[in-house]
Amino acid sequence: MKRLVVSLVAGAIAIGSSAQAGVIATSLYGDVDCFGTNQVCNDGVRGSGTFSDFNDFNAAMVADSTPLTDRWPDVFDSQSWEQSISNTGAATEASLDLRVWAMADIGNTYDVQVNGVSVGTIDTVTAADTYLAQQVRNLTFLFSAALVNDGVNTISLINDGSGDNWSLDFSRLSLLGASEVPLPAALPLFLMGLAGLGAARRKRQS
Ligand SMILES: [Ca+2]
Ligand SMILES: [Ca+2]
Ligand SMILES: [Ca+2]
Repeated sequence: MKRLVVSLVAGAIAIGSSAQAGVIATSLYGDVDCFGTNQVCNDGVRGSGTFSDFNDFNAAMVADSTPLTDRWPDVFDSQSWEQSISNTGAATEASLDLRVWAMADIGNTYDVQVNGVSVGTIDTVTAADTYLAQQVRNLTFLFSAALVNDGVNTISLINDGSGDNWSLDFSRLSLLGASEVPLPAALPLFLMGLAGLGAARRKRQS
């Protein structure tokens, strides 16, 4: 009986811990409101309103408090910024989410770096993506949590060309939880415990 309870508790704890797996810590740079002030973030399209002219976008660029974000054309070519996060060593994986506009649209690409280490590439947009419309891109890069400092981290986007203006809505650095006991592994343990408990009850009643 004691063993059954132990296995039941272990299963429950395992399920609990796997449910908590996910984002352990996060650091946001920018304000996730597309570009400008309180824009609606339609997928693949710049924020609300008509965007028929370069100046429309320019007019929406009310300076936000975060340097480099929501501005045009303050941001161009290679850029770096700092993001602080607490990395206690519990995470195994990290992610960097970026929402950019009008980036890599001149046949160029960017190397995405965390503390000087490359974690991915931003490819040039296709010819079908015109300069004026469909160039808002939501990008995610996954890499080892070991690359993330406990404290200040430098995020860099390194242009392999020149003359490319672009804008950044936000950059989110996240530390992702280790899934020590994935749900599929925890569930049988929990069910075994439940079944055992049921059997023990039946035994007692007979
Ligand atoms: Ca804003
Ligand atoms: Ca551009
Ligand atoms: Ca924004």
